[in-house]
Amino acid sequence: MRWFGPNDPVSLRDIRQAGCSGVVTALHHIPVGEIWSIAEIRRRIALVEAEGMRWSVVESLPVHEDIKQQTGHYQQYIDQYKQSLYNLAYCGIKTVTYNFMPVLDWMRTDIAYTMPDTSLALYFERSAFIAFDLYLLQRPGAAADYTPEEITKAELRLKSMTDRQRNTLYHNALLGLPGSDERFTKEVVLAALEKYAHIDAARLKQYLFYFLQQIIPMAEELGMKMAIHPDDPPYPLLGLPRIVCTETDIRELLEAAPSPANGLCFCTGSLAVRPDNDLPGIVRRYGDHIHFIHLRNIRRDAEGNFFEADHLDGDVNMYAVVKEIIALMQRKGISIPMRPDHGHQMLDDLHKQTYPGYSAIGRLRGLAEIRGLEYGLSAMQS
Ligand code: DNO
Repeated sequence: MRWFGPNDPVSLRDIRQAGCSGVVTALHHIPVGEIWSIAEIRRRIALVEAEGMRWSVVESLPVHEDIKQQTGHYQQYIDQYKQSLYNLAYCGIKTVTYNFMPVLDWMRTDIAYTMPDTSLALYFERSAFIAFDLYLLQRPGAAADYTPEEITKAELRLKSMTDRQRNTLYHNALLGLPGSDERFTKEVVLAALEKYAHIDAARLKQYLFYFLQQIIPMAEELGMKMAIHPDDPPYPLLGLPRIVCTETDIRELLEAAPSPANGLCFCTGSLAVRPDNDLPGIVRRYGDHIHFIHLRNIRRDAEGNFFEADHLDGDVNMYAVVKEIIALMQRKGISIPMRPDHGHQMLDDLHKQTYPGYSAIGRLRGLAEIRGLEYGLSAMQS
């Protein structure tokens, strides 16, 4: 399971009791771009090992915005990134997740969407998102990205909200900004978006490929596995290009720096938001480059809304996906690290404040269900 570090309300002991042997974590207190020192890495390893587990995967070693925009001190940040990788490998941690999403990481409009069983889920509602973009953020030129029907719907959606609901929407939409404990003013966000005005998808890909060509040879030499996280959701947002959305994107980024070290964090919940992504097929075709796995389900509708569903109940055919993963691991004779991604806020956790999607009990439910599925399938396949 993922652990956000000593400030995480979910403790390492909770994670151990969930039946985990490995932990996914990151040094969130180190500002993006700065080197992760051996001393800091060792401190974190010691915390995890004191609870009888291993730090098996880094999620994330974030990529500085200068690298994504290929501007400013990008070369220096790449060198610092390599130094962090070197230090991690030196300490024995060799699987590293990262993403190349400009400005924002994930995006949802509601982090407390009530499910029929009264647990709470994360939700992306397209009209609310468009209302945020057009009327709350007031991004210049945003209207050009939507159809007149979508704009009318968004206007109505906005009118249906109280001031409080509008505030919540604004806050939720910006939660995926790195360092989102801070309050982001409209001006700060618009200025960050503006920096991408001249960077389209083709150019951003060029910058990603350059970054990969710089880091992958060293990662390979160190026996590391780099795992890029797909964009969540997998399409352009707020005028920003997003370039890790489809199987073609995956193929291109793997071809840009061919190496066993160049790989993917196979996040089912992110990829499945696009019905044209064939998840079991991606495992079959790119399995050699799947270095880390996030198992999560979503339920989407024709309007472009989706909510995070129970792990075994949604548009991701978890049976087919896990079956392919087991076949892959058996074929290669390896065990790929995986974690249940997100979970509903439920039971006792309804009274607690946790990172959106990362309350303990809902994740434990997902983990237990997936573990059972994996156990049954492994027994059948071996
Ligand atoms: C959200 C996560 C992402 C992920 C990063 C990886 O819950 O899946 O924030 O950690 O995109 O770099």
